Amino acid sequence: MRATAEPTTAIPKQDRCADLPHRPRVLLGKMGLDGHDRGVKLIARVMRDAGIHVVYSGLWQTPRSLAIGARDEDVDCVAASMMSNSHLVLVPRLLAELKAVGRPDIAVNVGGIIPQADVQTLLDSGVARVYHTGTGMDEIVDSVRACVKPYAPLATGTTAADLARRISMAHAGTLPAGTPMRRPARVVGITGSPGAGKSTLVAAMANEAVRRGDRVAVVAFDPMSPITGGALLGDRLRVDFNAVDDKVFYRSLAIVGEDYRSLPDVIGLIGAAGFDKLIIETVGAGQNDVAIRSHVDRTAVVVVPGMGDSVQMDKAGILEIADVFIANKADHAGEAKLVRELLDISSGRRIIETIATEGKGVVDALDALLG
Ligand code: B12
Repeated sequence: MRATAEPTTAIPKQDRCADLPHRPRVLLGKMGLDGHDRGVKLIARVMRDAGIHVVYSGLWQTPRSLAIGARDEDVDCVAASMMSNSHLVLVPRLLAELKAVGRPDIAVNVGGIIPQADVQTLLDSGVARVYHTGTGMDEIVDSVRACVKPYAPLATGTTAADLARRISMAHAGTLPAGTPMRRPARVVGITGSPGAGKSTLVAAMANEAVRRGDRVAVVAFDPMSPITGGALLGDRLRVDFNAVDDKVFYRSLAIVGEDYRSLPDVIGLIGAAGFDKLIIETVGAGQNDVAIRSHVDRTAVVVVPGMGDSVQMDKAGILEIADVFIANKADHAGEAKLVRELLDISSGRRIIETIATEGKGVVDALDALLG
């Protein structure tokens, strides 16, 4: 029997950015009441598999929340994917907000359902380029590549913008010697296996800190492909920036494995920018995600019911490094068993039960770690 060729939707994986001055960073944004998330996910994968670091901020963003994201993530461009027919209202507002947060230089590319008659209006308002439903994969990648300029200190006078650029330079290994550093009063690490709810917990803690009148910084690490150099940085979408505005400085960084080599500088820069509370979320690779311990004052290990039998608990590794255990998803079956097993190995270390999605136990977690 003759084999028939299978149609393929696979995106070719190739580092198409190794020649650029730095790894490109793009913020994928969907503003307004637009629920078409299929296209934006495709764009995210195309970009990631070409070696781009893609920050995805989720649906229903406002121009302000996107501008804050673009500034704090120090992206080379914003890719605004618009399907709700609100581009003529929201895109000029996004450009105005980028100016207001001190980054009018960040390029804005717009795509999606844009009638031809509106293209010139968008370009006249300051949009870099407008794309359409026929845009091919190479063009999507090139739309980001074209925006990459070598990093130089910003000195905009806007603390967050300058901090964000210094972090980029530290992570790229090009931070000028003698840049001021100061360690924040409290630096905590949140680790645990993927799916344990670390990002949701961090978002809930940051939200609670803001409710108390604090400002807090978050650094969230995500995995970077060792093959293409690309990464999908999706943790910030758990934070509702429409609510916390810029009282949370949130920065996503991609690393291969546990390569935290830039972290001491990143911590020092965040402290020097005036933040006293810093939460660091690890990649969360599993049993061996332990390197974070040497960088932070306290480590919380997030565990969930059903993570394995009690033998897992006795293994050396991640559970050993916990100063505090957070038993998240406390509404799931097996919670009582999990807490019992944690008690067996805790040696007096605190166990906090949380349901991060509902904010339950988050006050306790915040008090124990940052209070
Ligand atoms: C699939 C679809 C849906 C699905 C969405 C599934 C999902 N989870 O995404 C469902 C059925 C749920 C849906 C619902 C609706 N839809 Co609809 N939908 C579509 C449809 C058929 C395809 C969209 C799609 O996924 N395309 C494939 C992706 C890959 O393409 P893309 O996102 O356009 O991205 C490409 C390019 O545009 C470009 N690109 C996009 N952004 C950017 C950004 C940059 C920087 C770059 C470089 C490139 C780029 O790159 C991609 C590759 O080429 C379109 C019609 C069409 N043919 O476009 C209508 C369409 C978008 N929908 C429409 C409407 C009106 C709706 C509803 C309001 C219908 C209703 N009355 O309920 C709802 C709203 C839902 C909501 N919550 O917002 C209208 C929008 C009209 C407008 N804006 O003028 C369209 C155009 C249909 C039409 N002709 O009327 N929809």
